[in-house]
Amino acid sequence: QYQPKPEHKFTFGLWTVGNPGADPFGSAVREAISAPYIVEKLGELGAWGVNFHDNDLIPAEATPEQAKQIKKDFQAALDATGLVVPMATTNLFKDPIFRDGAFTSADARVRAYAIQKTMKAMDLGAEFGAKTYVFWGGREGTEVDAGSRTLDAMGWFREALNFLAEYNISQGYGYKFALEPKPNEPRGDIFLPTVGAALGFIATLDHPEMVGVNPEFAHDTMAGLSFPHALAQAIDAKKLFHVDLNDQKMGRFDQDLRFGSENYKSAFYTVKLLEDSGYQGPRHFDAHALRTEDYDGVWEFAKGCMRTYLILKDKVEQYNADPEIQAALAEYYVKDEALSGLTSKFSPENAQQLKDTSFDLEGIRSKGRGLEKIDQLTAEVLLGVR
Ligand code: GCO
Ligand code: MN
Ligand code: MN
Repeated sequence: QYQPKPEHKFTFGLWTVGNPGADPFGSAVREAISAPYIVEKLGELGAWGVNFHDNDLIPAEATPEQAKQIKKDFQAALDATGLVVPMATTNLFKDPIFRDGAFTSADARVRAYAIQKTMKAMDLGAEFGAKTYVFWGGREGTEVDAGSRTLDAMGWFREALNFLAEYNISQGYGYKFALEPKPNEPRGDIFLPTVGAALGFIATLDHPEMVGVNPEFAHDTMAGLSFPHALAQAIDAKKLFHVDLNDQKMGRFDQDLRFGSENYKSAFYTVKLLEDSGYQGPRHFDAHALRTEDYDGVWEFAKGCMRTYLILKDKVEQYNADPEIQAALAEYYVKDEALSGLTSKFSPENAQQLKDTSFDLEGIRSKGRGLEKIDQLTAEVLLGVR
C-alpha cells in the first residue's frame, strides 16, 4: 500500500533530489550525482518523470561534444527506466549576468540574452518530449525600485513571453507555458508575486490560451497566504498547468521541505483539490532533503513526498465517503432552489423578484455554521482515528 507507481504521475526535478545541500551560510554536504543515476533511482522508487533546467542537464561550460554525450547517456537512462520528461525550464538565476533580472533586466542586452537562452532551453526540453515549459522569474524583481523599472518590467516580461510563444508556435513544440509566482527570495520583491497576479498578467499576453500557472505550496505559505486558496483560483481559471508540491513554515526563508511534512491540513486540502478537480498533470515535488542528510536521507525524502501524497489521497477518499462528514457538509451547504434560480442569471424579472423577496434574516443570522464539528471530523480523519 502507498507504493508510488507511474500512473500517479509523480515527478522530481534533477535539482531536487540532486540538491547537494549548500545554503547561504554553508557549503555543500553531499557530492554531486549524475542525471542518469538520478533517473535510475527515481525509476526504482516508482516516480513517473523527471524535469530539468537547461543547466541541470548540460552544464553551462560543456562543449558541444560533451553536451552530445550527456544527452545520449540521459536518454539511455530514460529508456532503461521508462521515465518521461514532462516539464523543462531555464536557469535564469545562477549566472551573475542575471543579478538584476533576466526578461525584466534594465539592460537590453541581458533581456535579449535571456530570450536566447530560453529558446535554446526550449529546444533541449523538446528533444526529450517536454510539453510544459515553466517560467520561474527568480531574479525578476528588485531590492531597489530605480526609475520606472517596476512598470517597465511588466512590458519587458510581456514582450519576452510573446516572443517565446511565437517561437513555440513556429517550432511546433506544442508547449504550454506555466508561470510560477513567488513573493520573494532571492529578490527582495519578485514581480508577479502571487497566483492572482500571474493570472491577471496572463490575460494581457498575445496568446493567453498557451499560458497558465505553476503554483508552489511553499511560495504562498512563506508570505502567510493560503496555498489551497491559490490552487483553487488556478483551477477555477482553468489555468493549473503544473504544480510544485513541497512544504514550508510561514514567515521563514525558502525551506522547500518534504511534501506534507509541516502543514498537514493544507497538504490534505491541496491533494483534495488536485484529486477532486480531475487535474491530470504531473504531481511535481519541488523540494529537497534537509541539509542534515546524506543520500540515504535524500531517498527517504523522495519516498516520503510520494507516500504522504498517496496517504492523503486515501484520506480524501475516506473524507468524501464518510457519512457523518457528508451529512455535516450537506447542512453547511444550505440549498434554496428558488433563490438560486433567481441569482444564477440576471434578467429584469429575476432582479425585480429578488428585490421583492423577504428573507428570514434573524433566522439566518442566529444559526451557527457547524464548522467546529466539520473541522474536528477532518482532523480525526487525518489523525487516523476514524
Ligand atoms: C524556487 C523555485 C524553483 C523553480 C524552478 C523551476 O523557489 O527556487 O521554486 O525551484 O520551481 O526553478 O522553474
Ligand atoms: Mn520554490
Ligand atoms: Mn518551484
